[in-house]
Amino acid sequence: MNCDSSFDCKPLGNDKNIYMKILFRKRPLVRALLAGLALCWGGVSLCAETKSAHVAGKKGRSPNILFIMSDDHTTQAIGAYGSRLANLNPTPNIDALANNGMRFDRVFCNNSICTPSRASIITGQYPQRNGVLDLNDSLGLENQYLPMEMKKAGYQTAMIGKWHLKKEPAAFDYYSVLPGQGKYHNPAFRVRGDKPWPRNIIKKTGMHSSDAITDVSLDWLENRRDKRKPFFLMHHFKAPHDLFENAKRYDNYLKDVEIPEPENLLRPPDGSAATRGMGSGVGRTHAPWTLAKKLGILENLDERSYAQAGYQKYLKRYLRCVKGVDDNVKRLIDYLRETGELDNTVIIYTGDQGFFLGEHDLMDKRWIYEESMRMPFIVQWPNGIQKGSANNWLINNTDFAPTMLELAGIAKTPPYMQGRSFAAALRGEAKPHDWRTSVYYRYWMHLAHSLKVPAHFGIRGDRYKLIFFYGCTPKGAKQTPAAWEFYDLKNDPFEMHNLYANPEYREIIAKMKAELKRTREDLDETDEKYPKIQTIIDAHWLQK
Ligand SMILES: [Ca+2]
Repeated sequence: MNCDSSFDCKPLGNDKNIYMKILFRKRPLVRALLAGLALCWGGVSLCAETKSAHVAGKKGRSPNILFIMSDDHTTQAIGAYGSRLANLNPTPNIDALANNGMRFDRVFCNNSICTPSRASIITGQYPQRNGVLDLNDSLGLENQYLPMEMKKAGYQTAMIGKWHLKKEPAAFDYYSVLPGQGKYHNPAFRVRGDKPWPRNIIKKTGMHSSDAITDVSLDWLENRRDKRKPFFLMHHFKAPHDLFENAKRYDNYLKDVEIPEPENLLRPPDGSAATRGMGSGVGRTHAPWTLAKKLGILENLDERSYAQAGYQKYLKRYLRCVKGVDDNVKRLIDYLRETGELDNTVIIYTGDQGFFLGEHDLMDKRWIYEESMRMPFIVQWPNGIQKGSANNWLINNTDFAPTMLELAGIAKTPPYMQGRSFAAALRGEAKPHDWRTSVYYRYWMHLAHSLKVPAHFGIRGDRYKLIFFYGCTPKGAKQTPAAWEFYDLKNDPFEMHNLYANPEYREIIAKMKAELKRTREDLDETDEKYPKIQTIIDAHWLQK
């Protein structure tokens, strides 16, 4: 049994073998015998590696890195971030990572959808550099830089769970990944085998994906890696992606609880001509994705009741999936503790982007607005980070690879990466004077998937955010109104009031516009290859 929740629960996954091994490990005599056997088994190859820094003993050894990423788990649904949902205690185990380590408050993705965010994490590059602009793109072996560099640093590497970059994750020593989005129940995994990718499949019948992915990771940690080397494990949950299917044991979790509503549920922001009535809401109005209908809410309810019922069902399903993630995070932590690896393991918890949980009367992600653009990012490393600390540097997902590489001993970021290491933040050092003053964002998938989100780009600074909605596909099709939006995040944290036309902000808007232009040029994120978009930008650049 591995569940400390108050509702009914059953054993998570198929841990029996692993926990039997841990029991044996606790017996000194058995442990000594096993160690002796392992030494014999290691034989000549162990001798060959004795010069490596990584077998120089625990103090001199590079830390293990466990990178845990869920799919669409947003900061509002993590207790440590203190949102309206924190009192529900949705993530006690992830919160414990923050209490024992560092919580990052200003980490953002540069494109709030699965595939591009994951590509930026693996490459340390922005979408135009790595070629992954949207969900149709893929990332080949030649661009899988993070595992390649980790291997060079002497790490054993594994990618387990949702990959979503289409091509074989061949740069990893080991992989076991869901096909595409994967399935919540009875998931299949693509593995290395006799047949060419992607034809080697194993199935986890009778299991929920969060439990199955964790089983695979625990099996790799215990049985399939070279324990003489530090490990780099990317453990990627499918949950809590839509349509939010929890494991059966969570069916009654939050059943009789009323989930607090956001202040701006059913109250869309002022926005602009580009955004009013766009996106997909929780209720019936401006809801082309029909979330409430998909969740089975009765159509005969009045507008408010329909939206509120949709919201309650949406949040309960989402939070049940989150609970499954959180309980499985505990299994990973417990394993590391039991095996004595916890103190020397950097555990990172993140989501591939943010998500709207009814705020702005929106669901899903894609938008540059805070709830969608912001990523949770929590790091625990008992040997390296001060407990209970927090950070507010402006960081994005291109910085993750340079940071993890620095932790692995590669002090100089590979020149082809565009992100910058923030390992100094983990060490508790002051922010460098030349740290960026804004983060860049671009969403390309104009009006995709019935979600009615217009294409846009912008920058988010310490206090202000400037956005340009150009409103068309890369080829200039499906044009919707183009417009600017500008928000003062200090006075208006929920981005309800577009201040672009307010003359009081003219000076700061001009300054940010210059920074936006400069940033796009510095990152090779201009629209030279997209003349139709460039024409729209030119026509609106000086708009007041
Ligand atoms: Ca996602």
